[in-house]
Amino acid sequence: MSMLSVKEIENYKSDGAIVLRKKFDVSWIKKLKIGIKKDIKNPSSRFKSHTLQKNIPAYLEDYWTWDRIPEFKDFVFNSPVSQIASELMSAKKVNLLMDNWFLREAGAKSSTPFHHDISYFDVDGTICILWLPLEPTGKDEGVAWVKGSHLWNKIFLRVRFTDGHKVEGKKSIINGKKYESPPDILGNKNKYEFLKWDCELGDCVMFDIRTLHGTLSPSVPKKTLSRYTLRVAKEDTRIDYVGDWTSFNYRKAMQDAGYKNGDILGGSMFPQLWPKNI
Ligand SMILES: O=C(O)CCC(=O)C(=O)O
Repeated sequence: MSMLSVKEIENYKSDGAIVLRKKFDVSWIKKLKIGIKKDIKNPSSRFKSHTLQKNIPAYLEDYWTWDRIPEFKDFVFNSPVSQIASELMSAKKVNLLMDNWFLREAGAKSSTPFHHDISYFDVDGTICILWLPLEPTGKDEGVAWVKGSHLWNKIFLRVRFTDGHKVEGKKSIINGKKYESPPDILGNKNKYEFLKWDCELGDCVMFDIRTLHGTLSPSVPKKTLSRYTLRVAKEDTRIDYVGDWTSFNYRKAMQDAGYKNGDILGGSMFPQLWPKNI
């Protein structure tokens, strides 16, 4: 049985981001919060604070931890996310690309730079992202998406989340793809249409890997807010090594595991999620 309406799928395709209401049972949210607590107690080598100053409220992140934290693994394989993604991308098969969580402590001033996720990965293809708030989150407390930016046919250099939001890499053409400097979204807010939503527990935003998004409002969260995010790919997605500035130690691990340019996404690092039970 379908989880999404035709209208929702059309909106996703035209706007690059949609809100979906009440698709995740609150038991999943509780589980993911337990997962984050466990991860903070015993973080991966990728865990970081994006807040440079010590002893102030921080913006924290860890990623690629699904195989370390049982709660995350359960969510990745057994939650409705892979079916939702298969419907949005008209995919016969969905594989995991990367899992991730973010936590902004109450009072954290650090923010998310406007970016699109495609530049952070050595892959190319059809990919969508789940953004699942783990606390009720107001539309000015989370992330905003630039409507339609996934259709600009542009690729922007990666921006670091660490305070200062440094752009990484050089304007260049790699594997036929032209990497440009990211646009100054905050300095030109009136030029763009933004999508942002109040989210209750169980609501999520699904967005295209090419949709620009970031912190639009300078408001500082009054309570600690966290979200779980997941990047999942359609069967057309292939390995495409584009540069050392992509994703820290991710690239080396992929090369060490034997992934080569042009390989279809799959294998132990990128397991199949949909269809389930194969
Ligand atoms: O939720 C956040 O703080 C940032 C999310 C984000 O930018 C992403 O998942 O790419």
